[in-house]
Amino acid sequence: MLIKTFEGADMNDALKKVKKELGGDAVILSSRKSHSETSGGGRGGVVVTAGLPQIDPPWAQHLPGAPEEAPGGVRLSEMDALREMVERMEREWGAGSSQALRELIARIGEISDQGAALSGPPFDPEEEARKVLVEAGFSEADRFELLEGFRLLSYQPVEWSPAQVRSLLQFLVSQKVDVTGSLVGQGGRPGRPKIILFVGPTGVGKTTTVAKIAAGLVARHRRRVGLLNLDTYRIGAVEQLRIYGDLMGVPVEVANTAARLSESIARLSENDVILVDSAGRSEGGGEELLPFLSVLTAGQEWDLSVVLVVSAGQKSLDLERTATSYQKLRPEALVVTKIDETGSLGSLYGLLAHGRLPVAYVTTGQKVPEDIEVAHGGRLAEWMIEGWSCDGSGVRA
Ligand SMILES: Nc1nc2c(ncn2[C@@H]2O[C@H](COP(=O)(O)OP(=O)(O)OP(=O)(O)O)[C@@H](O)[C@H]2O)c(=O)[nH]1
Ligand SMILES: [Mg+2]
Repeated sequence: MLIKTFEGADMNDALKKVKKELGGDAVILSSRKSHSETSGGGRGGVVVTAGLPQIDPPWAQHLPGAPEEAPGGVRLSEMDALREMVERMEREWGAGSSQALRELIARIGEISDQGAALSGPPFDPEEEARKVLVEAGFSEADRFELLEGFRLLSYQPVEWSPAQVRSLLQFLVSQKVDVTGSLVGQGGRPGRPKIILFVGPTGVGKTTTVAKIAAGLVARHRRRVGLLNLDTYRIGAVEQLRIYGDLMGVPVEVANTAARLSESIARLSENDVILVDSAGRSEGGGEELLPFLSVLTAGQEWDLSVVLVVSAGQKSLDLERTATSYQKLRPEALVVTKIDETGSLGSLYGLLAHGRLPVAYVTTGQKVPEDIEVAHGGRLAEWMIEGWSCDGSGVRA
């Protein structure tokens, strides 16, 4: 603030001078009767002190050191200068002559305090991390675990930004997520086909996932694929896989019983890969598949993998329950479907970090064959913290 005093023959004269020199934005800080000759003191001359906000007085620039910014944006050096001026005015012109200026200083102090209140407490990275994890749907136990790691790594006397907090959380999550890479890119050959059995709760997207992987194998990897359906439970389920098979021009077999399974596989054995779809049941956790599994594991000539399909929309406790109940089928890997359907993927963390099953594929929509990609730990961690976004840069299955 630029502050100047003006003397005039009377109030009007002094105000004209203020306006002429400082313009219309000038603020009158104080006025008093003049004792000097020049202003015509004897005839009731006045002295007006006026200020122009937002202009630094020339002397402020010569104060030692760079001016510090107070929370409300008022320069501390300027405040000091104002106080000094009040004291000088009172010394020269008597106590009370600078009442308006004193009030102004008090007001500036208030504004500074309000500014400090508005800008809130200093940024706390751990608090920010906690907020991010809650919003992303991480369970309380998972938050506790991750915040412990966060605390260890974030203990540095540096300023943290919200973006850095999120990056560190992504890093911590990615350290716990294990992936397999493509299950079908290389394995399997005619005579010793790679067999992948897809199991999991009803409606999670098993049949759709089988179709997506089959389409990728046929169209992009130029591999020979056979489809097999163990889905004898739901009417229409066999039809669903047949339609996909016909569209892709790949053979589809149906095995209603474990006894028929060997024959079905024999008919498909000239393929590189056999993808086996199964029926989801609301209860039992895959119990009904055990007889089929014993046939599949008995065949030494087959290279078998069991994959558990889960939906990202399930709550963390339900995901862990599903994994526990399907343990009897000894799955080797996970497919996580419907990533696109939930805004809080943090619920996956418990299963991915502690379920001891690596993730093979993730599916991100209903479109066959495009909405599937080979799981990537870093991308999964990013989605769990930031939410899923359709950027199309993943590796297609
Ligand atoms: N949004 C979204 N929908 C999906 C995804 N995968 C599958 N779906 C949809 O989920 C529904 C069920 O898919 P299915 O493939 O029939 O599920 P399933 O596990 O075979 O079901 P059952 O055979 O009854 O156990 C269908 O409407 C699919 O289009 C996905 O990644 N995202
Ligand atoms: Mg199905």
